[in-house]
Amino acid sequence: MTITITAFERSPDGGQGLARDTRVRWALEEAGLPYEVRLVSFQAMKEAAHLALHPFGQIPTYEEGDLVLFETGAIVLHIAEHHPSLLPADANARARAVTWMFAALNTVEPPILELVTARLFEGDRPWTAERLPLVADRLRARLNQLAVRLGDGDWLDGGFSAGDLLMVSVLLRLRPSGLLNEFPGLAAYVARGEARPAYQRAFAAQLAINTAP
Ligand SMILES: N[C@@H](CCC(=O)N[C@@H](CS)C(=O)NCC(=O)O)C(=O)O
Repeated sequence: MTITITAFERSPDGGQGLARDTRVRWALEEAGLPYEVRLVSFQAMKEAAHLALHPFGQIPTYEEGDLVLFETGAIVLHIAEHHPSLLPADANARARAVTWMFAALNTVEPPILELVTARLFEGDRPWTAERLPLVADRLRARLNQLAVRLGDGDWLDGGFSAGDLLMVSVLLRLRPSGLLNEFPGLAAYVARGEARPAYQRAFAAQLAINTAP
């Protein structure tokens, strides 16, 4: 059955892989599933045809036969549940990997997005100089907890899983801020994720779209 995802016609990051279609592409590549991409403009994302797929008018979406999904967590979980490479077979290990998926999206991504918002979207506000250090320090505290848990491990819980895929994906959003470099263990973890052939293919595919003439 054909799988079709949506992605930005032109990503605001110019192809750095920070748009969330990259994590879905990565999961599909890890699972060895071919997929098609429908590119959407910012305007088209807010129109009825796309809103029927995604109530919040965002990318990515995922279509597979009659199934339409939005939210990258749900999409990656769906892919992982049907293909062995992304979730362990042991029931408890599987539950822990899913826990890390939620942790990535619910506990680690929000303070990262707060920093991105403070730097990029509120950077010119008079109160930003005062607020930014508070936001950065809250994030540092969270990253420190994650770094402690990761320790010397390659991945968060045994072998690479969908939990790592989402955690690396959300941590990548930190790179433009330079904050990731304050945590060498996490920077190495992200680099391990990026080195995976499946990630490389996903990254190259989105880059090709964003650098096409
Ligand atoms: N929680 C959603 C977030 C989706 C999201 O924020 N998508 C961004 C692109 S990475 C988007 O479409 N932004 C444009 C907009 O919100 O208008 C998910 O994980 O899928």
